[in-house]
Amino acid sequence: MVESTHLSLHVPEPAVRPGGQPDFSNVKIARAGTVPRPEVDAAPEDIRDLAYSIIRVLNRDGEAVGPWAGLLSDDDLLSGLRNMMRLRAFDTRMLMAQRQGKTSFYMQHLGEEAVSSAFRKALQKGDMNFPTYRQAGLLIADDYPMVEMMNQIYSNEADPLRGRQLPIMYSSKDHGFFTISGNLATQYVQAVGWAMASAIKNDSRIAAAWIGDGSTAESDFHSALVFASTYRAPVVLNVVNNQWAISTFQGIARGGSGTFAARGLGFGIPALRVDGNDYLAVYAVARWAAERARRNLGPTLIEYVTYRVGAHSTSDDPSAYRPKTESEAWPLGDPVLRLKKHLIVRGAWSEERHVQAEAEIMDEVISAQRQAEEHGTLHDGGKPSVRDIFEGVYAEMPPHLRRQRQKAGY
Ligand SMILES: Cc1ncc(C[n+]2csc(CCOP(=O)(O)OP(=O)(O)O)c2C)c(N)n1
Ligand SMILES: [Mg+2]
Repeated sequence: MVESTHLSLHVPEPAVRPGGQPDFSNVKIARAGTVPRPEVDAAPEDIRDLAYSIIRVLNRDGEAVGPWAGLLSDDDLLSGLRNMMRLRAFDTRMLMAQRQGKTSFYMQHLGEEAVSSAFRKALQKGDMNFPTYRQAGLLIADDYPMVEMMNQIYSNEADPLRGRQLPIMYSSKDHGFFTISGNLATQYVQAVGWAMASAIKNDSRIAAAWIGDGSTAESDFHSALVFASTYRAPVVLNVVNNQWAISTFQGIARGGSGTFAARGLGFGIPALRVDGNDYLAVYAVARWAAERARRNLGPTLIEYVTYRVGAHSTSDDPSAYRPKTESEAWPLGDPVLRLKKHLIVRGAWSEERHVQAEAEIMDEVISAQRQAEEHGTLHDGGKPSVRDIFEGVYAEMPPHLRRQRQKAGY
């Protein structure tokens, strides 16, 4: 007879709560430059270790070291720095606009700017991202006009989406940015489906799927991995591990047991884990994965190890669930400051030029904001027409909707 015991469930708890001492001793960080760079056609079973380490290029002194370094010129890096700074300035102004009541809602990227900014650089025109709300850097790095983003945030008369989407849920086919779905993890199945369609048509375009650590708990994540690996779909599967899913720590999605990257290994998908706050490392890894997809070698899963410095959204207050100083203790630093330091070490940048660039970029954002506000904000000025609610869904509007539209007077 086996002795029986009172059963109970295990509910993981974060290591620290508000008021406690931040502790990231569980995040094991490889020294920059130490992780090997395999050929893109390496067999997944030969590179399993890459799912458990962290690929890093920038060392503490701001030098680019190791086999993943050396891919970007001074000009590339300067434009990368500029794009991250533009995203940060955009966030600052839009957070303020939300506080001023000009929009109902905003989500920022503080601390995670390198992920989307550097990834965009590894894609080509025609490729398609299926982003979450935390990848506006894909648009900014592709020079999508900020004024269009602001029009969308304000749901004003010039909103390209005509007020139909929650603020920040952008969409731009021309910029390879699929309409954001608020239902998390749907991006994964959509991206894999789009990539499969591209391959069925013998096209050359690839897709990129995006998801957060918390959302990997959704079944869509797992079904997408089945299809992507079975049919070797040309897709890059991105997991942005920023340690938090609103107030839920990554442990609730089983983070900390193995790695999120390692979830790919059970499907035979090559999986890489990268320092998400290192612009050079993110670009190098994204390019490796994009090349695999483009050469018809199939999917790659990438985990970006980063930290969400700001609140989840304007509806969230992180001091309720984590120590206020936790972001300062984050061991991978700040992506903007790290690239700035590297450019100074390269002799391509200086403190003075940085201060000047910050001012220029803020002017650029403020001028876009002025332009957008001429078209209205949440409670003031022009709005999309009520008629737009009825447009853009059906090729031919069904009679019941035509009747409703007429009833509404449009
Ligand atoms: C299917 C679904 N469940 C729940 C939500 C509510 N929700 C919005 S964001 C979020 C947290 C997501 O965290 P994570 O995946 O880690 O992404 P992050 O916000 O950290 O980038 C949740 C639970 C949702 N939008 N969709
Ligand atoms: Mg998260």
